[in-house]
Amino acid sequence: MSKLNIINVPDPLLKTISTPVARVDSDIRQMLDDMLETMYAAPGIGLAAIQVAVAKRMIVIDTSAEEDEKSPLFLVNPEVVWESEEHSVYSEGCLSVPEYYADIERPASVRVKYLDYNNEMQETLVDGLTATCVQHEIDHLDGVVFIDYLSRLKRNMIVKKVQKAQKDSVVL
Ligand code: GNR
Ligand code: NI
Repeated sequence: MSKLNIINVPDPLLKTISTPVARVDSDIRQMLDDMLETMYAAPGIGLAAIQVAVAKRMIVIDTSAEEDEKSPLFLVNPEVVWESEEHSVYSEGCLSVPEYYADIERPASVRVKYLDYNNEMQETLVDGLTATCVQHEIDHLDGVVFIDYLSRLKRNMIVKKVQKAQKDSVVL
């Protein structure tokens, strides 16, 4: 296992539309393991491959509480096949937009179809924070970051601050 480097806005890679995975083989499983390690170390509750500069449609999620047992989810080629009419609002953050949060409204629950760690097709209904996280990660696979839902003024301000923080953190 190895921890990977997470890229930040405004890296143009984050605007990439990721490519479907043909088959979950041992190379893909290795990548999923590395992504999970990277996500736990960050720490975060989700990670899309494009955040570690790999343009493949795969995400990892673990929204279990800190005190509970870990419960990782591996979703390859995830697709929302149903969404609830009911919406909910969460204060979202993103490992590629460190230290910024914004209220984002999304369907409260979604049914997702995906290939699992063993290359088996699965369908599952998620709600609560997991539903928000799954949609946030699928957005990444389509080149969308949560700040894209904010006004251009707000987004530009956030991107500038993230850029500055990144530059200041480089030790000369
Ligand atoms: O760690 C994360 N927390 C989070 C909180 C609310 C809504 C979405 C998320 S996902 C984020 C990790 C991340 O950037 N995934 O792409
Ligand atoms: Ni994110």
